[in-house]
Amino acid sequence: MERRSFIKKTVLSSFTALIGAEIVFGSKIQNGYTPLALQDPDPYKLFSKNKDMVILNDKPWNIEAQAHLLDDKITPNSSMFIRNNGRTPEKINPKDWLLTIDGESVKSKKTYTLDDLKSKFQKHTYQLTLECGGNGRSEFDPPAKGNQWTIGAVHCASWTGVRLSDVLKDAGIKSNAVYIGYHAFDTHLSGDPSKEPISRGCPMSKALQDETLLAFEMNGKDIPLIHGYPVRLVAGGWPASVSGKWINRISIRDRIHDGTKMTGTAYRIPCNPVAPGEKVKDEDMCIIESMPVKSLITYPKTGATIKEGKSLNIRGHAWAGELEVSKMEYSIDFGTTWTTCPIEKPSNRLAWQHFSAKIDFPKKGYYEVWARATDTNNTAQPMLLPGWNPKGYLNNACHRIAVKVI
Ligand SMILES: Nc1nc2c(c(=O)[nH]1)N[C@H]1C(S)=C(S)[C@@H](COP(=O)(O)O)O[C@H]1N2
Ligand SMILES: [Mo]
Repeated sequence: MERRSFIKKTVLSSFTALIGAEIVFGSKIQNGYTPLALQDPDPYKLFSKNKDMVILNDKPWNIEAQAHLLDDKITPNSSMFIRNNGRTPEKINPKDWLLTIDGESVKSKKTYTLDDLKSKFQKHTYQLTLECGGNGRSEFDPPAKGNQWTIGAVHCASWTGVRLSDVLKDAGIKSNAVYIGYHAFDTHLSGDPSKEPISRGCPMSKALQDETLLAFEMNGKDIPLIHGYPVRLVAGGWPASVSGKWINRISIRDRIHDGTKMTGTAYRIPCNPVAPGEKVKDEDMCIIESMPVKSLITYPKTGATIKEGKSLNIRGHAWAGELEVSKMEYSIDFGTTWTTCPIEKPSNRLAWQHFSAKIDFPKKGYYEVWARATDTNNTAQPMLLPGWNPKGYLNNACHRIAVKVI
């Protein structure tokens, strides 16, 4: 019979340090066994997230914010939603990290170290709104499969890095370039190394915008591992799935990128509106580009109470994909009448904008405050769920909070 081998003293002492208590029978732990306390790490601690964040899935990690957590003008890490399609890469050594630029439409395949990126190209900082294409999916009827995001899959952090356009131009873009596609270090949930969890991209026109970054800092610090350390693509105003985390390769393609989750129905909506529940052929589905106009009341929390005769101060953010928000309104009568309120200019293009209002209520009772943003094309948010689509994307219905006047 094989003899059991027990863990080494050094391993035991690291377990003890991590657990923060003496493991009384620690010397009896078999080699290779991890104590339960370390098998299932607390995601809030692991990712430095606020305790009010809501976990939708742990394999892969999908965690969303609540409206009140998004009150800051610049979203702190603690309130940023997490959307993984596969497994987070375990360790990436920034010294060994290399970015490869390749594809049919690159003049010559080139690689860059992190130092190359930081020393050869000019640094830029932008605040960028990233919203998951599936944010709001939970309201779809008939329901759509996938993470049941409510309103919390959006953030607007500050990103610092180099312009993707500067790097692509340095590598050389052929005139037949159509699209870019990213590849990253995360691995497929099945463990199959030949499969990528996600590999998306965008047309050259979006890739070459000033604000499209290869970012290496988020809110002035190294990007946290879960959000894409050490380098992430950031393309504000488009579905956040375009903003590849942990990237190691960007291909300049002579066709629309055909990586994982670019084809079929992924991140696509019917090219023409369909009835709820209708089946749509793959060829009738179109890739989502700019995200629609939307807003969020971040203060107060729904369920707020105020005393009769007092006014209520509300505030929040509004964004409109590639466009700007030109008008902000609120309603306290279920959308019958609307009052315009101030909306600030964005800190830069593709950043969300802040609104506030002071609201008076006619008498005691139950109210709802609804917020509605309008973009520079004069398109307003729909009051309730917009056009149904099979995968539950782009729900930009008006956000609403309940208020009691007592
Ligand atoms: N490599 C990689 N990049 C990725 C993803 C992923 O699973 N792997 N998820 C995408 C999706 S669908 C979204 S919504 C955003 C989420 O970014 P966050 O987790 O930093 O909030 O990252 C995008 N980039
Ligand atoms: Mo997403």
